[in-house]
Amino acid sequence: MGRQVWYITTPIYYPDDSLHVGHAYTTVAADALARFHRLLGDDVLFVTGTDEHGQKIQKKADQAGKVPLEFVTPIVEWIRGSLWKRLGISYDDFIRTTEERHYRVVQTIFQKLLDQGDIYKGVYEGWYCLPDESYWTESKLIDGKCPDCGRPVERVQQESYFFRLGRYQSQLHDYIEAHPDFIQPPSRRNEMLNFIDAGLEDLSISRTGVSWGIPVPGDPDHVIYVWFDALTNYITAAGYLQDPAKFEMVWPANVHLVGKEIVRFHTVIWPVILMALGLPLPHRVFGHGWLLIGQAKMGKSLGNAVDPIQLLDRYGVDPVRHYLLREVPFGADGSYTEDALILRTNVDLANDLGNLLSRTTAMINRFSGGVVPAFIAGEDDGVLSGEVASVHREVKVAMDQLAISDALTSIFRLVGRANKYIEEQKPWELAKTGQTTRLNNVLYGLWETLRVLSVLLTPFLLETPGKIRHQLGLDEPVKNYDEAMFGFKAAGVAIQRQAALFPRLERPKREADIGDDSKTPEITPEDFQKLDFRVGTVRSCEVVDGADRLLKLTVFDGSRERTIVSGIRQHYQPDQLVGQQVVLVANLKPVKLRGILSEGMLLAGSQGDLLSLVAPLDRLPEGARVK
Ligand code: ME8
Repeated sequence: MGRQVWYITTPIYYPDDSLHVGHAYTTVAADALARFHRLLGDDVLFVTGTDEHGQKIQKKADQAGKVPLEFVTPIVEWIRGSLWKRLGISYDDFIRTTEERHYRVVQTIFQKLLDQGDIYKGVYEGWYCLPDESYWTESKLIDGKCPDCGRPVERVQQESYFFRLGRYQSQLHDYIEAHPDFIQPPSRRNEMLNFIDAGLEDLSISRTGVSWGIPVPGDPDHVIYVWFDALTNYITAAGYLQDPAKFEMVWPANVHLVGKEIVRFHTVIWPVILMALGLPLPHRVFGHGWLLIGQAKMGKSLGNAVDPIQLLDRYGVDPVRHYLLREVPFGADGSYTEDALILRTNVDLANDLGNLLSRTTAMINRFSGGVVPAFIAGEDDGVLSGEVASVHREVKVAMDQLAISDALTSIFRLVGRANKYIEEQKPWELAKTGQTTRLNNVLYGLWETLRVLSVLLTPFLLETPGKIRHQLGLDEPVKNYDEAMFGFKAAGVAIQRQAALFPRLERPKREADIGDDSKTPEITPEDFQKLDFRVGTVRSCEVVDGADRLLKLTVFDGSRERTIVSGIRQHYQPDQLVGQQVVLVANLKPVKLRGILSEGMLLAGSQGDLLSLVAPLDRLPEGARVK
């Protein structure tokens, strides 16, 4: 067998309109995974593209007075030449379903399935959802509407080709049972098993009355259903029926990354097509959660889509990528807000990482003439090298599980540890008291940690790793993940201290903050609405060194973990609070307390010496609003 390629895909997007931050979310995640695997030395194939056929596109083109190909081409060019370029998407292949290579594959496999009896011609009678291009039986409708999107359906009766999904029901069930990694996260797996066990009906896979699509071979009144066409892109791009040697190396795909709403297409229809073709199934289909605006999914049709280009213009590529990759645990839904992007950038990039670099290079200038001092291994405390070794391991494990935000959390824990190490070691005092060996080891360790960070951050951020390396006096690019370990021969390297890595971002100007008055004035219901109280769960809690009143808590608020510093230490032991539900003020302007940025406040009742945190009487989902 030839060398195996690590193959990752995104959905191919509909070029019926500009793409938004939701599309960028999937694609940046796939890009980070692809870059990580290249760093590991894997031979990577990363494919994205556009899904250009179907009624929806045809309708949009008609409205614009254009033929469909003319309508979609400028949008596709914008996606490829502008959007993905500016986000640094390192795809190896961009597939358009209107390409000749794809056309041939779709027609050939349709014919093959027809010949072997997996596809047959019949008459379809039932309900049709135009926006989703899907057929529904009476029993699947919810309140007479499309069960997927809730929009009205129309009654149709027409000739159609059908795919015998039902034939493969038990084979598919058994496959999913036997391959726990196939559908991820696990909650989606159970959902799909229930769907399959409820019975798979034969699927209509052709449309009449639509001209914009790939015709059924020998029966051009029918065009092939857009999802059959679209899913097949994954094997077209792998070289199926065109380049057998390539296909052998590339297929099956390692990961199909998709949004949760299209997991069903990828874990029911797609595997059955592959089974019918006698091809192996992809190793993993990962259905990630949605970016929400308020409670609603960000989407083209809802008019709440955020333009990624505007964000890139305003904040630059690394803050946008960092926010998308770090903010929401990959798999869960999460709210998108620009404020959160600003906060993420300021806390992680400007404060923690930027300060570490700035302090380290300043100290190397001041105490070591601008060159990295020699390291005396026997004298080292091993603190930073130990932390680096753990983070190197953790990031690999997290990325194997596609837990991208966890990988970044580990990386930024290393940043935090190194900053704390400066406070503990006080290099300025070591210099004053002439403890040169110790001082040199500390400076060397900090420089090494920053070098390691430049390696670890390479899959996630585009410009920052190079900027860090430049300031460290290293100009050659990162080549391999194992460079993220202590052991570089750094002595004598001259650093190049420069301006701050990230300027602090200012929040857009807001109305005056609530609560400026010293008395408690009457407020209106509108004023009250401005307060965002949410239920959260305490994930961890620790004392704040040197502050006898403060506890530092990590609270999960339904979309992310926040750090909250609270003056309740005299009332609660840290262990007591872990796992407890609390109510937090979620839209309070963050403040720094003892050098820790506190992102919210916990509600507590108090009188005299008594204090009690406020919690819901019954457990509620995190993020539940309190009003
Ligand atoms: O479904 N949050 O294309 P599409 C997170 N052509 N991800 C989001 C999102 C959000 N609010 N909105 C969109 C199609 N996405 C088909 C796919 S594949 C063979 C055919 C992302 O343009 C997410 O990955 O509607 C979602 O699955 C995809 O965009 C849908 O893109």
